[in-house]
Amino acid sequence: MQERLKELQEEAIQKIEQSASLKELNDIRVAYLGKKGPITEVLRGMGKLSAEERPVMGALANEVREAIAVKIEAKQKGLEEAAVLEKLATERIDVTLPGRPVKVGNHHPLTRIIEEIEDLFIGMGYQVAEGPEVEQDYYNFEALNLPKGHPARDMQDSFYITEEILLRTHTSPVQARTMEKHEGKGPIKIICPGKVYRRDNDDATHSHQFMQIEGLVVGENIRMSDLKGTLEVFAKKMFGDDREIRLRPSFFPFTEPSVEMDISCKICGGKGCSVCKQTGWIEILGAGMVHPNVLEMAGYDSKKYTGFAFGMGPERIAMLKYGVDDIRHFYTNDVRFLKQFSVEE
Ligand code: 2U9
Repeated sequence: MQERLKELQEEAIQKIEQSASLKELNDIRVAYLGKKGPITEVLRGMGKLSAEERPVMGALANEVREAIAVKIEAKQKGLEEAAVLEKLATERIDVTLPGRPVKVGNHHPLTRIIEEIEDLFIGMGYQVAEGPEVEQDYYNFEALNLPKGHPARDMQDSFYITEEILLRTHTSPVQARTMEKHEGKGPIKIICPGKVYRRDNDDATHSHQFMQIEGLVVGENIRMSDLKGTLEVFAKKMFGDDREIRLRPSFFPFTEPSVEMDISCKICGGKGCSVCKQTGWIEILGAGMVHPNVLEMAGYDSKKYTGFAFGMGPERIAMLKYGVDDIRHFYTNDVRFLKQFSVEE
């Protein structure tokens, strides 16, 4: 019996040494140390032994069992370590490989134009003012010398929410609100960018929603020559020092006198081409001296205070500057269009 136990020990240790996987090792454990294993069987046969032999055999059987268990544990550790090392070798990550490129966006062309215009006027001492897009009829029309029933209201077909509330048709209500806040005192120098809405059928040059930037200066001794000088600086900074400006008489209900400003055509240098419709000039904006009624309605003494105002459409400026042929490109957000305006900043 002693020999059988020694044999079993040697046999098991040999198999443990040869085992190449954790599964194989576990099978050996079950085979030798399990309830149905040969050692258990040997122990079961101990009943036939004499009282002197029994403890000796018991101790030996436990020794053998312990020796096999220790060997299995050591082998298991070795196999587990080898598995980890193999995993580390096969699943190695090369941290020096370049990462996936991150897609970088850029400012929308209209945002760029608006910010360029804002910066230009901020440089001349203006502040940026903003206001609500859902506006009261009073600020959108009435305070701007456009009382109910005024025929000029028809030029700005509107989206009404109620009789008294509408989507603003221009950013002028922001100037009206700013003037009201100043309670009849000057000076005011503001630039008002924002989205506006008009009931219009969309085509290459019209959109039911578009952007505007308007400016307003109110103070003492503000004259038409101040307006002209300001617009000339703006035109040259925006379109190039070689641009000439021209003012033509026009009409707006909120300004008197009113003008429209053209810049000389860059394409033909003023000779006439298809871009300037053979005139040599391109219309850029509208402007004028603030109508005394508008000043009075906002609480200003129009004998003491005067002012000038101007308004332009960033879409039109961007179309001219970048040669865009359809206003709808600005709103459909096709990345092939937008990507053309990417700049390294
Ligand atoms: C107040 C007083 C006066 C703003 C002005 C224009 C002329 C003008 C349009 C041109 C094309 C905007 O983009 S557009 O639709 N604007 O021509 N806007 S004077 O005059 C004001 C505004 C507010 C209190």
